[in-house]
Amino acid sequence: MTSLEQDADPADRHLADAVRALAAETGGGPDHPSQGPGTGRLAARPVRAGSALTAGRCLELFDAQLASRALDAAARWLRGRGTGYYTIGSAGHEGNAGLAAALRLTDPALLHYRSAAFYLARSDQAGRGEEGIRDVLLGLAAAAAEPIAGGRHKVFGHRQLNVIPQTSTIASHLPRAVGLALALPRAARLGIATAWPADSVVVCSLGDASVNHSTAAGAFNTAGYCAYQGLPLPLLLVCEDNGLGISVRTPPGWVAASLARLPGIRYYHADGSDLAEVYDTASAAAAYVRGRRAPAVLHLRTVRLGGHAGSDVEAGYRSRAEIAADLDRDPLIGTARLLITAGVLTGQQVLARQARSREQVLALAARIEGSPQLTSAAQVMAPLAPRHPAAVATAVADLAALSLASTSGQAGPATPGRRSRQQVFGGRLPEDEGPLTLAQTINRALADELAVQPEMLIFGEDVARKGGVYGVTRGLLAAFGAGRVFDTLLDEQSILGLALGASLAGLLPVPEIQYLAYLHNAADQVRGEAATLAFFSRGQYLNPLLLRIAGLAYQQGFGGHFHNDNAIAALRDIPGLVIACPARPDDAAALLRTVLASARQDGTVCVFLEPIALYHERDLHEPGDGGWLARYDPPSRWAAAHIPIGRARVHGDGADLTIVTFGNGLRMSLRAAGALARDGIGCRVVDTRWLAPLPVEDLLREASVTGRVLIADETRRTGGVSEGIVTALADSGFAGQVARVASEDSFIPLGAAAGTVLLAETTILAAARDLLR
Ligand SMILES: Cc1ncc(C[n+]2csc(CCOP(=O)(O)OP(=O)(O)O)c2C)c(N)n1
Repeated sequence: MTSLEQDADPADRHLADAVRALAAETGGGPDHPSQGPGTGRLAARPVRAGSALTAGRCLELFDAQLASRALDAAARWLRGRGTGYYTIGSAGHEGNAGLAAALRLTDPALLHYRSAAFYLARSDQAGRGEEGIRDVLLGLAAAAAEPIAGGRHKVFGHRQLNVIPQTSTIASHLPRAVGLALALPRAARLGIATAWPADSVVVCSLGDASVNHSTAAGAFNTAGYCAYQGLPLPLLLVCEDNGLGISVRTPPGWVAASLARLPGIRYYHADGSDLAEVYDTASAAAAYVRGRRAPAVLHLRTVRLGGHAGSDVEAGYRSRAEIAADLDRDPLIGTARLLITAGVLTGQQVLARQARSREQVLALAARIEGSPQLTSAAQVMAPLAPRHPAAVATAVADLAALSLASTSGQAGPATPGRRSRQQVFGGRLPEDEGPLTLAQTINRALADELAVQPEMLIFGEDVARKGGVYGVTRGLLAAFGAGRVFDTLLDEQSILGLALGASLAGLLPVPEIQYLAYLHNAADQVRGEAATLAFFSRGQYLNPLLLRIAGLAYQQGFGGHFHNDNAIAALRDIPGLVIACPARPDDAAALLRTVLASARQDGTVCVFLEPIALYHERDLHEPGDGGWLARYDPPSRWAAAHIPIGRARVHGDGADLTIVTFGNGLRMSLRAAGALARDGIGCRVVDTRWLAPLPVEDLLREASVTGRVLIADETRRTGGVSEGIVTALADSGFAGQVARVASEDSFIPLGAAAGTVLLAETTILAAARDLLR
């Protein structure tokens, strides 16, 4: 198999020819004797005058490059036998071994999918021998034993190597990289321990076509925006520019033109085929980033040898001349030239080394071939949503104890960064304020959490100085300072990316999306990044966070589609995501404590969907009745008031009808239930409180009491929450009557016309009467 593979690969033939020609040029045939590698003084000398890359290091990196190339062959071999599932290779990009060498093992890396040589070089740095090769092979074979994703995807990742696995969505990892680079110095300043040294450089690579993606453009902009203001941001972005995005050419010069003059970001350029140049330039860039704690971009001119992936025939869209020109710039030839010219290896030794590497890799491939894969849904899903409800309840109780101690003033804050409640609330504790609105309650609960969790951050558009569009974060900046409560630039992808990086760094981010409608242009950061990290790393990397989103409809006076969005289907189908929807102030604080504790304990990605129209609501049945206000629980009650994930609340105990609802629907349903009660009809109104996971057990119990269920759903009829509730009841074997009323499948218009498409209280009432008829 070895020789067959070798014969089949044009890059290999070209390499052999080039090496022979090189050897002849340098005065000896391919078998010209040399001093041999690693021999004392030669190994310590620069491989080329003026370079800091020593001959010995160059040889080690050459081995990583050769093994990377052999891994591409192994991928094709496994694929051909039906035992491998991934053939996007690294051929032509092996210069990134020099990048790895220029960085520290402890520098967190978020890598492009052509980074096998980087990965192997870093694995060598960790002294892992051929383990790195084995990792990649196991990934190709979707083997359960693969060390990061465990057979869930072929990614480059390893906890010990500080390589954080990335999905295949190009550029989607950049916002997180920016976030991580911003978070590491911030965590150090806040005295929060992270998994990485405070002087780390975050390295993040991407392809040239990916530079054009709006996610990348946003991340470059955010990095520059932070650096422009002098915020420390040790980020090295690396564009591996092979001139192609699958079949589409990147216009010559475009990458340099677009990256060379980014405000706040220093530009470096190197020929990716010249390992010494890559090493020297990457070393300079890393030194700049580390020393100045400022971002830089390293533009590596590379080539892509072969098609985009195994199935892609590049001859269909590239000329022979183009392909041949790229073969001449093979980085393996470049490194062979360095080594032969420096007298480290002969031509024959180069070829022998290549053959040995290929034999080693293919022999390993044969050994791992057929390794067991994941065989059950339970195995696949194990990292998705590990839940430890008892530990979450304990965490809430522990926090309550801390807060209680800080309230009484008897025990001072136990940890630096903790604040006394008296100080935070200016002497007037929220439990002494009298009845509060939903917005006030969330505000006080956020303050209480910030006071005892020094690692918690709050950020988003307008959250700090203004205190949020609706005042929910008012006063938090003054109480906790700009290190922990800050305004961001206006880019939802970046806000979420900051959260992803911060949580990876060990902070507990609570980002805000100003309106639900604006989640949608950034949803991939939740769906493709936040929610998948644990999945693609078997829980070895987590990004616990709480995303607060102001949303849903019924805003008076300030409406229209974008401020009145009731579409949450895009969140509800994300595996593992927890969505809480606080409707009443007397639930909101406990719900908030639960999601934050779950994020901390289990690494859960949580969403807090806050109904804007209820933020400042005070009344329930009659103007002035204060039925939508509630007193704030003191810490002594928090443990008893704990709300586990997926537990509903039942209002009333009527035996005629069960109304299932949430959010604004709760207030409308309670009012409808009041009207029905006046007619002698007894209702129980179930507030699901959780939109994911749904409180199925509670739903079924409450449905069974009356045998009649009306679902009052303010989201759309299609894809809305009620679809899930009906299905949950049917799946659970509920045999009674079920009806639902929901909002129309429409966008929401401005002004009074909004009422024509939104679920109305009168509709709930009429449907209830119909059901009881
Ligand atoms: C957001 C997104 N759109 C499309 C794709 C499909 N796709 C995978 S790789 C690729 C080309 C990327 O080219 P480039 O960034 O230059 O990297 P290269 O493969 O050349 O190294 C495309 C379009 C994707 N993975 N993600």
